[in-house]
Amino acid sequence: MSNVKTNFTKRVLSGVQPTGGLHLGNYLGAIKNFVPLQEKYESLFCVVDLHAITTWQDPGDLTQKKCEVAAAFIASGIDPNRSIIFNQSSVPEHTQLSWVLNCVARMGWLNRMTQFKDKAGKNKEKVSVGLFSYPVLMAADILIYKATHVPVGEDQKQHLELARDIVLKFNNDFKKEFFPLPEPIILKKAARIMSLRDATKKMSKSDTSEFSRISLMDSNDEIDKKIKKAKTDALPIPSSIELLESMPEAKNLITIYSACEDEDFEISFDKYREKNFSELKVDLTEVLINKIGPIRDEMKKLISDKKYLLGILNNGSEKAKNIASHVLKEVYDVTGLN
Ligand code: AQP
Repeated sequence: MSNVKTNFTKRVLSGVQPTGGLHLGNYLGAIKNFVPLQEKYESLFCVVDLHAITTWQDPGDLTQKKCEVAAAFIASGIDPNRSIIFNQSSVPEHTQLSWVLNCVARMGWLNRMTQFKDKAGKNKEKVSVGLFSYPVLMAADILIYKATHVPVGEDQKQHLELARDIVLKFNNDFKKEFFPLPEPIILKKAARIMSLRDATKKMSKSDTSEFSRISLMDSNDEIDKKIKKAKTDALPIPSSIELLESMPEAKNLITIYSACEDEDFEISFDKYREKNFSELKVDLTEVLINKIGPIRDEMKKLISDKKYLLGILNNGSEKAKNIASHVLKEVYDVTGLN
């Protein structure tokens, strides 16, 4: 049952960090799934540069990386005339609301965030405070637009839960129904794409091995080489999905195939059960080239026109600010800050 009250506009917000080198996981797990949402919701897609700087980013590269994310959005089918594509730090209301929410969120809630534990690892004392409080800024990203729906992959579920806890406490502390309780849009087809070198780890920009991921900018030859080198087992693909569970590499390759083909995992598995990996790899390479090739070509075209992309981001940021400034004023009224 939906918790979203009808008096809130049905609005979606999601973001991607400009940390460079967008990959197949970012596309299949997130960006591709944003596209159909434009039909049903007022949609805001954000280049979350403030999240990116929770880990070191070279200042000289940041603008280029933001353009790359904007280009990936547009090349994948997000229409800038229909959705708001914008840059997070250009709308300072995100950080202004974030402070208020920092005062609502509890330390114990943040201490439970597993992504912080994963990202900080043994370095807990040396990572930035921003990395720790990142989920509060994410809550502000959503709530500054009173977004009602948030598309989330596996790894962001816990952060959305935190945003919901913040809403419940804020609404309870100040005024009932001030913020909508944001609903997750669980992306069924949004596969979690794993590393091509070790399918127990997710495909990630920060993996040191280029062969662990397919970059959205990879040439057809690079895609071919990476799939050829992708780790597999000595045994052929098994006869049942149950047996596949103990073969993460095989499962990952079939997951990628099915997500690219937009078909159910079971149907893709059926095509390759008991076949050799070489057969799957040949088909997967073709499917990937068909899927990623046109996006890469469009991204390259867009990236060569930086002025156009910055224009889209500036224009989107103004539209976003129109909503955000209004909500921030209401928050200041409600909390007595005004
Ligand atoms: N491997 C993945 N499979 C499915 N979805 C993924 N996403 C990221 N990796 C995978 C989704 O992509 C969206 C944007 O991610 P992000 O760039 O904001 O941050 P991230 O999740 O930290 O991405 P990376 O690639 O793993 O970067 P690093 O290595 O810098 O940490 C998110 O919706 C995410 O779920």
